[in-house]
Amino acid sequence: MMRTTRLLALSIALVGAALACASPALAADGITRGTIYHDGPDNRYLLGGDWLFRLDPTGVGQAQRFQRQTTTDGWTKTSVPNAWNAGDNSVASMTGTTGWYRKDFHLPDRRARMDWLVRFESVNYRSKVWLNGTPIGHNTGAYLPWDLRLPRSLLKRQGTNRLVIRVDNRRLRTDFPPSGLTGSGDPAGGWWNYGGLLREVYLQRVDKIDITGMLVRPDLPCATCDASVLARIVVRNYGDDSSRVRITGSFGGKKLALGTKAVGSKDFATFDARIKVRKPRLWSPADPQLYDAKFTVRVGDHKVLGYELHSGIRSIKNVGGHLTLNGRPLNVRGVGIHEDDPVKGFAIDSARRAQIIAQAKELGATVIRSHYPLHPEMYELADREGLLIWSEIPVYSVKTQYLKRLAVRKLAARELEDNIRANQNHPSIMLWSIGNELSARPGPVQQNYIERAVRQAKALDPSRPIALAVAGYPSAGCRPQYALLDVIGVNDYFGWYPGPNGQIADRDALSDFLDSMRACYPNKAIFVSEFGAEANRDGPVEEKGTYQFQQDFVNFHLGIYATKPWLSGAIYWALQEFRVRPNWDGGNPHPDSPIHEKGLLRFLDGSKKPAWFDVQRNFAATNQLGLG
Ligand code: GCB
Repeated sequence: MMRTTRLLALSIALVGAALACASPALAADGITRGTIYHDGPDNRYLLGGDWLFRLDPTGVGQAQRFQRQTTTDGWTKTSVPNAWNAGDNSVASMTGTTGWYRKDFHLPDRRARMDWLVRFESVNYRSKVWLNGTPIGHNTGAYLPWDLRLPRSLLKRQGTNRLVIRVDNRRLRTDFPPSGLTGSGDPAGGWWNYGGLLREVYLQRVDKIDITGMLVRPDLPCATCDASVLARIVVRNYGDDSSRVRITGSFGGKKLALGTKAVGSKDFATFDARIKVRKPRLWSPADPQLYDAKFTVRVGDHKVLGYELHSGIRSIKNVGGHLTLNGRPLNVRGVGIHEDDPVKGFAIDSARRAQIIAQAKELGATVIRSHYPLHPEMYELADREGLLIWSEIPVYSVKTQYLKRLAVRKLAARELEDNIRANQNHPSIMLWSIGNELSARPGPVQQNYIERAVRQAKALDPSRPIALAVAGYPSAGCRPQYALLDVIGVNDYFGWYPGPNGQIADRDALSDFLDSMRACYPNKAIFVSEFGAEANRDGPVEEKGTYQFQQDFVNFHLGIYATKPWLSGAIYWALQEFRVRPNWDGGNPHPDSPIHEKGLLRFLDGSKKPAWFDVQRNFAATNQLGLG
């Protein structure tokens, strides 16, 4: 009898669930349960389907009008992610403007006890959000997720809700990356200024308790040691009364006891557990072993939330000036990447992400680098495929006069913290980089920035080294300002750009320069974080911009690196061509602006340049992981 009642209840629930899924309103809204990536909580819903968009630089103050609008006049249909200026290579497109997005939707679960958040994975750059005509929050900065609570007082449980987002991508000198002008008066910048909702938007349902912090950090004291895994979960009680919250979990199938706590209304609570993993299967690019970590949050007997992620046990340390993975000295080779696409700009899809990772693997890379935090799915692919990641925040060529400003440093600190909190559970991330090419002759302002950033990053994550990528100029000399860094990345353009006073024009100066860097920083791990030459045509080997020059360039530079046994790695810039900025020449006498052409793969069709094969051969012949 009991059994039948349960079965009946179950089938009613299942039919109910099926009906909810098939709800015409939801299907029309394009809302689907789950995220397009794997790791994370199970309470998210993708806000897919049709969105509306309009370009409207004068639109300030129009949000209320947009709210009352009963038609779609003035709007065009779009989908999200979206980069509104993909394919527009004009100066105006690079400088930026203002665009508006609108999404009309029904809640996928109408029960009154649920709270709702909206989560944006990446919006470039300044955004302001309205729900049903009332502003609910704003954000500054791209490439990192942020969320806003949808106030209960504004939310319609039954009717249509309207989300309106104003996105302003006009760059300022204090932005990451900053605006500026090139010598020819064009907007500066290291990659195209794509405006829009560049990554997905989700609704997040909160059944009283939400997870606001998730850390699963394996500690491996030595390569043959047992590992100890720390799980630390922060929850928040959205409800009006205190709740007894119980969290259970597992790591690689072994139980984690996180316990039960009373969490007051609107309060946070931290749950900790530590377990030992005997004889762990270690993660490395050669053998990317992952452990499944699963958590369930309950209030009483009622499950309110599930969370799953994939962790990896490995250690990355600077040992006597050499980066080691699981105790072995690294000499990795890899490529820099951008999440760019000729049609979609930075609003790329899963297929494109998988393609980038597959191309890096085909080249024989064991490390990838980008100037900004990547899409969450990229990290999961790197975890699975065994690629190390140089993870950087877009504190890119920020001038000292701006780095000096408190607001700029606050934003940099927030980006560093957000990057660590959002991405720290990925075994692929080998280090946190705090920037790229700040002044090559650092003074007290940069020293202060470095010291604060290193202390902050170490406090949040003591398990990873901290790096900075610097322009490789002999005139910079040895810099005491770098003292706290674990890793220095050298951007090597010897024999490509002339550099100030022609100091890097001659490639024959590279070897001595690298040795001088080693002499300056004997206890830091040193990488070549970039090297590259533009190529878009056949021609003489001595002529910059030819495929033959690029081949000769990569063979020469890789040959020099092979003679530096103390080097921890070298990263070619870049895997594939990308849009950079109007009137870009990149040192090529016959450029194809706005395309950056140092890539080994062409932008439009991904086809291979001759140098691809030289790099591939060299990477294959290099003992990158110190094995054997
Ligand atoms: C650099 C930058 C990179 C550029 C590259 C170049 O140092 O870090 O973003 O694309 O030089 O090609 O000039």
